[in-house]
Amino acid sequence: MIATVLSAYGIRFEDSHVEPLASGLINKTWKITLARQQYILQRINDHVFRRPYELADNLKMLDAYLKKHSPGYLFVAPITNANNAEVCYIENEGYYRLLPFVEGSHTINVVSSPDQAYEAALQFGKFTRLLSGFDSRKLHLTIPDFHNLTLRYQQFEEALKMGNVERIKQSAHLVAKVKKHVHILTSFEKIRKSSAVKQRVTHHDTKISNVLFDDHDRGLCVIDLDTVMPGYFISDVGDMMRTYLSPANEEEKDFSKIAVRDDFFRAIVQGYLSNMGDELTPEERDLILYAGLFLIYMQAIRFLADYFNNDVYYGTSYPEQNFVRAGNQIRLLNALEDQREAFQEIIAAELSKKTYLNLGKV
Ligand code: GN1
Ligand code: MG
Repeated sequence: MIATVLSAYGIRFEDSHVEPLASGLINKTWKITLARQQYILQRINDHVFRRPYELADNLKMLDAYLKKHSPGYLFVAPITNANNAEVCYIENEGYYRLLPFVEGSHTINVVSSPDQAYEAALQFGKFTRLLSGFDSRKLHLTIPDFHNLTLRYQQFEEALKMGNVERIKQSAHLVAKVKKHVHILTSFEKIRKSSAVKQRVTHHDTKISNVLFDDHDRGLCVIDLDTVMPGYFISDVGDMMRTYLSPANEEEKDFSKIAVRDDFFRAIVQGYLSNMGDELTPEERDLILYAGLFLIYMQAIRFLADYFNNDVYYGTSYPEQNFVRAGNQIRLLNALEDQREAFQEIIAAELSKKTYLNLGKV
């Protein structure tokens, strides 16, 4: 299969070393090494991304805008194949694309220092800031309602009614916790009605492996742009909190290892504000801590609903995996809530010490 895809790009499979890269739960990725060049090959999951050509279209629009307004910015765009297309469709197989591998770059899978969290937050903030003049409504909605908590909650309630009865019974304690936190949904509904919380070009998947780092561990750019859509900044800041704050990730079964680290929290806030401080409205600045609660809550709901639906969405390698992930995320939510006051102080300190706090401008 890979041979057929590569040939569409004029690459001989016999000349390539193909190495699978373990990364996300959704797309499949390989690194292709030739004598002089390296590429990233991806198979697009078209159950999740229903219209793969729209992914390519979004990237083209963003690339053109950035080339014009921020020519120095490193934007990793898909390579066109022999048919001059960015997507390669192979009958009965699916959709593939090829990307250049950025020489001298590397990715990391686990955030091990606040510096890395800072660099990543800076890069995600920079991406949104550089695109602040781009009309985000032009982007195709590659996954409509992706971070719409209202809809996610409805899907959860639906799963609770229609899903696997045994699994629902087993999860009663988690369901109770989800319901107890419904105020997070209420706040989201207010946000949706507020014009002071803006729709921006939002990445929607800000885990650390979606940042390219250079040899000195400085951030270069962000990658994995399939979920770039109009959205709220809480999605990006929230997913950084969800994935950088705890030393244990969403797969951890021993929940006593889940904790939130204040130095990593500060680093996320500092890094993001370094680029977005001037962009955020006062109402948005008030939502920085909420971002974490929102995203963690939504992820808990998504994992739990998928568990009730017999794991139709997230890849699993053992039967209770989505149950573990949901419980893990609820625990993380509680850990963040426990630090609420201390973290609000960190946010206030960061907001007050920066020169970007130019209230005349917002
Ligand atoms: C999925 O495939 P990956 O790991 O980049 C999901 C995210 C979740 C994440 C949880 C398109 O992302 O929203 O946060 O799993 N992406 C999609 O691990 O659903
Ligand atoms: Mg992803």
